[in-house]
Amino acid sequence: MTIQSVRLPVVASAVAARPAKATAAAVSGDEVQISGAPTPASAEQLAQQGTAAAEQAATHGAGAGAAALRGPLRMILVGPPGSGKGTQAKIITQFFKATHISTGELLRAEVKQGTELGKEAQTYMQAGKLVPDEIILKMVDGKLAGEESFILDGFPRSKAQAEHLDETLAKLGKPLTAVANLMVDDEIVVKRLKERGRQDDTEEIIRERLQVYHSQTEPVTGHYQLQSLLEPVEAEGQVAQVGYNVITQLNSRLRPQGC
Ligand code: B4P
Repeated sequence: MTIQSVRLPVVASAVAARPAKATAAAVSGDEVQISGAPTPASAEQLAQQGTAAAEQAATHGAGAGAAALRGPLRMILVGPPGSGKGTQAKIITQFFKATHISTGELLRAEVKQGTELGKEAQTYMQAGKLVPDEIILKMVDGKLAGEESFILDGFPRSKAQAEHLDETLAKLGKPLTAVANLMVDDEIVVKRLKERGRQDDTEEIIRERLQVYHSQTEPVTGHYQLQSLLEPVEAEGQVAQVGYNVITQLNSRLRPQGC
């Protein structure tokens, strides 16, 4: 059995290898030993440790240095409604010191403030449809210029949005690091969202959102697959397990080769 031993800063100690290859992980000080695929318990423990370390780093400022060592993270979280994009973005944001940009949250803020944009968007959101591209692009444009490191949550959701983002990032000279595709079965999504109970979380609207996801957003994953940016992530487990899955896959893209 091959044991891979990796020395990482404390903040990065939970993210040493791709989960597909790991069967056990043991942490001692700043060293992590991994072999085969992680047991759920050890992976969860590591993810919790990672989140705790990120919180500590956020409080004491250590995370900024660790993030600088790994280079800026610029990523997209894609996945069906309720796959945990918002939930995971909060974990990853702390871990990598990146800015969280959620089009869903931006839209809900516009609705709450009663702006023209919000009034127009609300009709689509309540029907489980995608808000038209021109509204989304107007809202997102300009948000990326000042950000070195960011997590896009729920954007892009259509091929047109993805192509627009490609052009914007090329102009800014800010290439993407990765696109994490959170994979969850439709029935699990329905159960999770019904329990959440947001205004657009009735079973009828959830099923419409799923249908829209499969027809309009899923093709976006192919767009990024062609650019070798796509990282499929098993997202049906507990929040900490999924966090571990995402962070390990991102970390392997951010570490310099041979580390
Ligand atoms: P979003 O705000 O993006 O919402 P979402 O897809 O429903 O949720 P998300 O995947 O973030 O799930 P979450 O972590 O909250 O979009 C809302 C609407 O805005 C869209 O329908 C659309 O109309 C519009 N819109 C947004 N962006 C757009 C765009 N770019 N273009 C066009 N229209 C756009 O998790 C959901 C629930 O599951 C939570 O209760 C959470 O606690 C739970 N959960 C998460 N992970 C879990 C886990 N591992 N195990 C158990 N429960 C979990």
